[in-house]
Amino acid sequence: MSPTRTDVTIGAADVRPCAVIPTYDNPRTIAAVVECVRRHIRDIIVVDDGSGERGRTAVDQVGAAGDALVVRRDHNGGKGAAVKAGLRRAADLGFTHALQIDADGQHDTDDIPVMLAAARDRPEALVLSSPRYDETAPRGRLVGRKITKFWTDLETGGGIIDDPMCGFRVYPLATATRVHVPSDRMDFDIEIAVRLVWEGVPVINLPTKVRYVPAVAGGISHFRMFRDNVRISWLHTRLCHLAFWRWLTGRWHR
Ligand SMILES: Nc1nc2c(ncn2[C@@H]2O[C@H](COP(=O)(O)OP(=O)(O)OP(=O)(O)O)[C@@H](O)[C@H]2O)c(=O)[nH]1
Ligand SMILES: [Mg+2]
Repeated sequence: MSPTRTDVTIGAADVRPCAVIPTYDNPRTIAAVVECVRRHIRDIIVVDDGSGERGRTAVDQVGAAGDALVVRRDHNGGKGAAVKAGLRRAADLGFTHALQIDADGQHDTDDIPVMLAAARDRPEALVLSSPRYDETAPRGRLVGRKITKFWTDLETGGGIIDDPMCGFRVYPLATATRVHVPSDRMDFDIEIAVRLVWEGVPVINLPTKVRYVPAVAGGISHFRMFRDNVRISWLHTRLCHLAFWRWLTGRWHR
């Protein structure tokens, strides 16, 4: 796969976007997500993060149909590890930007053209989604997001990142593949956003509707309330200390 023209007119000649979709056991939603993304972006990299048999078979079908390039990870390593693998592959293939979207069908792919247009206007920026939830969103997840937003505001100085957790964003690959992000699991989305801000990358926040697909329709969340919240708390402990150190040494934001 090499960069091809997308269905969206990308004005700037040097903006060549692809999509990166990390998936871990999304057998009933992955094909539909790929199909919807393909209406806007032709080049798609699906990173299968060690899915079980049903998830793997669904990803194989997408790959066999030629709808996406499949990157296979033999063992589950976490969303962050999967996205990092996808971003590296995208950069190696010559793409300049990667639209990352989750495979669980929660995101509104109709917003992709607006996100790509924002990346075209400011190729150096990180484009983040700012979710507008409906009644399907679990209360615990909404509260968790408010807490993590409080901490990311503290770590970045505030008013820069609307939502640090949403898995629907456009990465500028040159900086996203260069920045050091140790987190490999659900903490990754937060850490890479904060570290890119520290690198001086501007952030564009765009509103988007998020709908939790019901389990009967194949919606599945792997977010584990206790385990992932402990990870995220440890991440904020690290980032707050680092932010303080950077501030003390005059290197908070580049
Ligand atoms: N949780 C999890 N997701 C993974 C992993 N590897 C890849 N993913 C993918 O990362 C995306 C986000 O996972 P979700 O479980 O929906 O996490 P989330 O969106 O933060 O949580 P919810 O708001 O509850 O949906 C999905 O496309 C997953 O398939 C993994 O090891 N764990
Ligand atoms: Mg999700």
